[in-house]
Amino acid sequence: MTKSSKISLFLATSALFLLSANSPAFAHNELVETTPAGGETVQAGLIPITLSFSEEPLDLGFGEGNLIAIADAKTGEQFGAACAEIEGTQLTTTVDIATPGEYKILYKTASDDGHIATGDFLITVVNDTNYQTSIPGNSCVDENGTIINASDQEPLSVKASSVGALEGLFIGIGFIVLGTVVSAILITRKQKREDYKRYE
Ligand SMILES: [Cu+2]
Repeated sequence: MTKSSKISLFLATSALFLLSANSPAFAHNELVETTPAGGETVQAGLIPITLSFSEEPLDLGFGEGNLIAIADAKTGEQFGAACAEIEGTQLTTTVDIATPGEYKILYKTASDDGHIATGDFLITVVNDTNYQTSIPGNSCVDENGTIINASDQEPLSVKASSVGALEGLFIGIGFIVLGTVVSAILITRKQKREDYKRYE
C-alpha cells in the first residue's frame, strides 16, 4: 500500500467512526432498565416508576425535556401530566392508579448530545385491595409547589380517534363535494344577478 492510500484509508476509517451513531463521542441516552418492568403486573395504589438510562439525562427543568406519563393502553387517554424527577441516570415519578387494566408508560428524555429519546412499555394493574383514588395518573408538582397541568402540556399519549382513517377520508371527500356544490350555487346566483343588472 502506498503512503497516500494509507492516509486515505485512515481518513475514511476516521470519517466512518465519527459518523457512526454508536461511537462513544456521539452516544445518546438509551433506556437500560425499568421498574416495573415491561409486561409486569403491579397492585393498584401509588406506583413508583423508575427508568434507568445509560447516562445522565440533560436537566431542562421540571416538566421540560425529561418526562414520564401514564395512559390507558387501549384508548391512549393520558392520566395526569407528564413529568419526572432526575436522580443520577434515573428518571422517576409516582403514578396513582386504582382501575385495573393495561396501562402504557410513556417517556421522553433529553441527552447532552441534543438527542431526544422517546419510548413506551406496558404494565398491568390489578386491584386486590379495593384501592380508590379521586385523581388517577401522574401528579406533577414542582419544587415551588406549583402543579403542572396536563392541559398546559403537549401530551405524550394521543387519545385514539373514534373516527377511523377510512371514515375520515370519506368525511373529507364529503366536505370537498359539499364545498364545490355550495361554491357552484353561489357563483350561479351571482352570475344571474349580474345578468339581470345587464338587462335593467
Ligand atoms: Cu444521541
